[in-house]
Amino acid sequence: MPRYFEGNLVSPAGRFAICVARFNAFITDALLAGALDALKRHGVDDGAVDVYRVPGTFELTGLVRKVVDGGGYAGVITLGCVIRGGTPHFDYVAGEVSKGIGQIAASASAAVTFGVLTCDNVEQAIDRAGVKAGNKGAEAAVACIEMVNLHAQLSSPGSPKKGKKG
Ligand code: INI
Repeated sequence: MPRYFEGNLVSPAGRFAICVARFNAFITDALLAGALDALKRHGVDDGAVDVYRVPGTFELTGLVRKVVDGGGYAGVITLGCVIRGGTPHFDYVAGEVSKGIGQIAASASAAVTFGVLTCDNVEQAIDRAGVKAGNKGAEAAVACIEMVNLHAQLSSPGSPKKGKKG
């Protein structure tokens, strides 16, 4: 019988950080509300959640690095919204944040999830901030709960140990 490891969606022990960009606040405020609501609905106590705000999505990576390095959080949820304009600015900001947060997520002991919208236009962003296409802030929060619980299984007795084969 194979053994399966999958995180559940039950509120885990430990604290959550939500790192959110203010730029395009009419969208990121909705992502933040979605993330807070999702955490609450899954039983995470308000007091176990800290919200950090940065000016724009570009600033998220540096903040998330510090938040993760501080070691005080089991889960870190990142929220932002980049909307394509008439210049290549979008590509730089979107490219840097996805690469930067992706690298941190790959090495952090905390679970880091990505709720940054990268949209071609405002309508796409609105749809993903609670209208037609769900709320990506809520999705990032639920994914974070699952990953925190999966991480906990990896460090619990009976989990696969480093260096053991088979
Ligand atoms: N920041 C965003 O979060 N979204 C955007 O769409 C955006 N655009 O398009 O300019 C944006 N720019 C600001 C950037 O994130 C930094 O805050 C700024 O460059 C200062 O470092």
